[in-house]
Amino acid sequence: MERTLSLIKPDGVQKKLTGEIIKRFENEGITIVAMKKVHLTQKQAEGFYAVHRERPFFNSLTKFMTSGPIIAMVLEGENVIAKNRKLMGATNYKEAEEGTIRREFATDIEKNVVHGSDAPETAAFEIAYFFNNLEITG
Ligand code: IDP
Ligand code: MG
Repeated sequence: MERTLSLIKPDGVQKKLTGEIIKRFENEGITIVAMKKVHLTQKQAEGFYAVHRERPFFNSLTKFMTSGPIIAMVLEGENVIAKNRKLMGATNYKEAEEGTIRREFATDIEKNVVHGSDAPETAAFEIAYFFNNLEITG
């Protein structure tokens, strides 16, 4: 069993895609073991994306991530890190596979609807960034 952090970004929440995205996870047999809606401050967004602080899009990305509320979820399942990345599709929606969340709903390389951890180490950091142990069910 593996866990990963999923975020529905401000564009996804604003477009009312929360139910659609959750349905895709559940259809794949993924279990949501924690969930909340939060509105990040600039500092909190910068901390979350600290690995990207040298990238040219860092300022724009962190501003976007604070532009409205997001949905944070901990997903659990076998191979769920890769499974979620597959459901999301490539970072650039134009390169994402047909039928993926980003291909269907993203409008921009930055405003790409969802975030998903990319490895066990980043998943551990990202889950702990949003949730404490008491907020995650068995
Ligand atoms: P990922 O979300 O698919 O893991 P990362 O490379 O980790 O992609 O980038 C984090 C986020 O930064 C992306 O989801 C996207 O919102 C934004 N981003 C990535 N590359 C670019 C870019 O070239 N221009 C603008 N925003 C970008
Ligand atoms: Mg990433």
